[in-house]
Amino acid sequence: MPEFFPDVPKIPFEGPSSKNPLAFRQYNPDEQIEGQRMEDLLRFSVCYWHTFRGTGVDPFGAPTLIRPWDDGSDTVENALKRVDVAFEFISKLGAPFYCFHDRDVAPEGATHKASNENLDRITEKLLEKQTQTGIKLLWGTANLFSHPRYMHGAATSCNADVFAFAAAQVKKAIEVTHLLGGENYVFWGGREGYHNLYNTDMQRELDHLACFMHMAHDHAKSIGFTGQFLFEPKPKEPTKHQYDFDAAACINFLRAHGLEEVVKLNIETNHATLAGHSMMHELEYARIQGFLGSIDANTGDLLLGWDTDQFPTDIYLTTQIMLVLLKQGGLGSGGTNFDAKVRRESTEPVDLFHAHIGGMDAFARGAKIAARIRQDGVLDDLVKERYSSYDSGIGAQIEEGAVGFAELEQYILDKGEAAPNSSGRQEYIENLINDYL
Ligand code: XLS
Ligand code: NI
Ligand code: NI
Repeated sequence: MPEFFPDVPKIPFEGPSSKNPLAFRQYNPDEQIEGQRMEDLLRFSVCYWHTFRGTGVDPFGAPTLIRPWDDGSDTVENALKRVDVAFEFISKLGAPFYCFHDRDVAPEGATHKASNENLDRITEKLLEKQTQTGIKLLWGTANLFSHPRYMHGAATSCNADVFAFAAAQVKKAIEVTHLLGGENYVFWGGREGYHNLYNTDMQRELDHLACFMHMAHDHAKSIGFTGQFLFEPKPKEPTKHQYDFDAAACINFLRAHGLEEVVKLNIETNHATLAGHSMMHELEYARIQGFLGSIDANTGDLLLGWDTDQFPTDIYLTTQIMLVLLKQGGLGSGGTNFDAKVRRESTEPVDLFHAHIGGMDAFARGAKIAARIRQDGVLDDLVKERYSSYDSGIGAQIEEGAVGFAELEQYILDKGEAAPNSSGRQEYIENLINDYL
């Protein structure tokens, strides 16, 4: 078997003092964080689309990435070879999971039947490689946005035949995910949204999307797939208004359509930023309502307004993420999927390693920092103190539902003025966090 990354060994953990760029300084799979092995807590996943299908092409220029194994064709032979590349890469990296869209791994054929046959051939090889290496499938999904048929959307297309095609495609993608032991199945909206309300029946499109998800769930049940369904928020791109705008919009949609028991969220950093939120906000908003299922780990660029899907290296970001994930005790069947690509100037295969090592180390470091912050209880104490007026007296009565507007009016009439506010200590808290970094 030829090696595709002959100069790269299995990436070892060498600790913070290592100067070896092909070693982990922070990510040590067996190290315990809050009673969990790092590997089990973080559940890293490599994404197939950016890592093995990315070419460096952008709206202004041609492909730049050097991928000696790839002949650039969309053939089954080339796709089979990429599977070898992918599993060598993921094994050497030491990530326990991967993710894919149906069309990342296998070429679309001239008919749905031909596409399914292509996918079956690749699936067979994926299964073989999973068994050989122990690498597992975090989630599968279907690409319902690249083919021209999806120009108006998939489940929300105005064209009923396109809805049917999308259903057929997702049916197959769930079956393949099930066969490969996938632990989740993701729905990212793709082109589920609109550019112009003059020609859009929003009510009908949203009803169709809900109906589509119910059908998907019915099918999953019928074949015994028990993996978690995940909905991935994104506010815009490719459409102007995506229906899955942010965690709040997604949760509202799921509840309104009776899907709250069967779908959680897969939250992506760059999408949070595009929605005008921090990742921490999105995670916490989902967590408190029981919808935090998995994350797409990447980052945007604050100076660029689109989904640049860069690898996360910012320790503040990973610390904030881990503060929320640790509060939840981890992600259950979810994971930390690097939905991230090397930039088009990072042309060599080895750059894929640098990118993933950096991302994994940034998360491991964030996890350790967050665990220390939690262990010292500094934020807990601050928050507890900040809301202490609700622990007794009128505050406790409000929380217990023991008083209404009339009683509260009487309370304020008797008291005259509210108790003075104490300082929010914003800068003090930011300094405190810096102490842990
Ligand atoms: C695109 C999305 C996509 C999903 C999977 O912006 O992040 O990659 O994660 O369809
Ligand atoms: Ni994503
Ligand atoms: Ni994205």
